Amino acid sequence: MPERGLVVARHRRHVTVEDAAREWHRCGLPSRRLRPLVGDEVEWEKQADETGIVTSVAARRTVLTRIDSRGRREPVAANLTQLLVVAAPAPSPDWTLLDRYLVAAELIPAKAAIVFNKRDLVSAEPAQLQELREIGYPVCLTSALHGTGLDDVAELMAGERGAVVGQSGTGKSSLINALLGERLQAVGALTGKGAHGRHTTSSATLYRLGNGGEFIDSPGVRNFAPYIESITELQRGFREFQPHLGRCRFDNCRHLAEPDCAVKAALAAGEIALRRYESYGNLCDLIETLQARQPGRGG
Ligand SMILES: Nc1nc2c(ncn2[C@@H]2O[C@H](COP(=O)(O)OP(=O)(O)OP(=O)(O)O)[C@@H](O)[C@H]2O)c(=O)[nH]1
Ligand SMILES: [Mg+2]
Ligand SMILES: [Zn+2]
Repeated sequence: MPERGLVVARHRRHVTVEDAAREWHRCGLPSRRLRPLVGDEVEWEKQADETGIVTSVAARRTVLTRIDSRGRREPVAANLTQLLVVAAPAPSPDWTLLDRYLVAAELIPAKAAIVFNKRDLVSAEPAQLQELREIGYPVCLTSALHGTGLDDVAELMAGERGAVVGQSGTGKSSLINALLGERLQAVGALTGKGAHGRHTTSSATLYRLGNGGEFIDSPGVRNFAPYIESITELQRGFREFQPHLGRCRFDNCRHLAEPDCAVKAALAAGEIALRRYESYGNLCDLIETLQARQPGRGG
């Protein structure tokens, strides 16, 4: 009889599946074509030797996709609902990169929140954060070093399945350690049989908060490079542009040099922040450069 389960860790040739009683089972994969991700809901069957075998993977609601060093798309986590994008006063914030993560979240689609870490290093928060709040992104101010603001992050994760992403050196690993130390428990620590500790060799692992929030972590998830296929996707990723899209003179308006552009009118009226619009322009340039290099890429 197949049972339902949740993939909580992925290894080279097997996955760890959590059953309804939160017990962990080492499960083999019947074929190379069946490739469950952490966060996948699966059906699996117990074998005579107490291990299991995955028989099917349920349709994914969302997939976080990474681009590997050869430019190929590689799925890394399933059914995420929340990205926590980390920025800090040092290294100095790359706001365009942060926007790129926010675009990626919109496209997944998943919620997104900004965690401004190393709050201890500055007396005032950067003005960019207020602009992001105004378009509806929650912002948490934290210090992983001093353990402050972590409750707010935990609260944001309630009932969500999240991942921590962002620029190198902002404190993602420190935040995860602080959260794991104080609020989170590795799923494996809950049960005995077949359980793995936090130090598994898995490519990704799911952790659980006391409030029902879940958390997928691995280097590949933390440092995933947001990939935007086309300018159409980019436009969908700027949430404050949405009410204005379809109102420009030209159907294929890129909202750059075109006349009678509803997005630029909203910018002039102060409804769209100049910094976000400039970031959009930078990301347009980036996509066009990539498209010129790889003509096969979408337009
Ligand atoms: N002052 C201060 N320093 C911090 C804080 N959090 C992290 N750091 C320091 O920032 C540096 C980078 O922290 P990491 O946690 O390694 O950053 P990361 O985002 O995981 O970096 P990558 O793994 O390279 O992507 C370390 O020296 C940390 O000690 C904080 O809240 N305040
Ligand atoms: Mg790190
Ligand atoms: Zn336009």
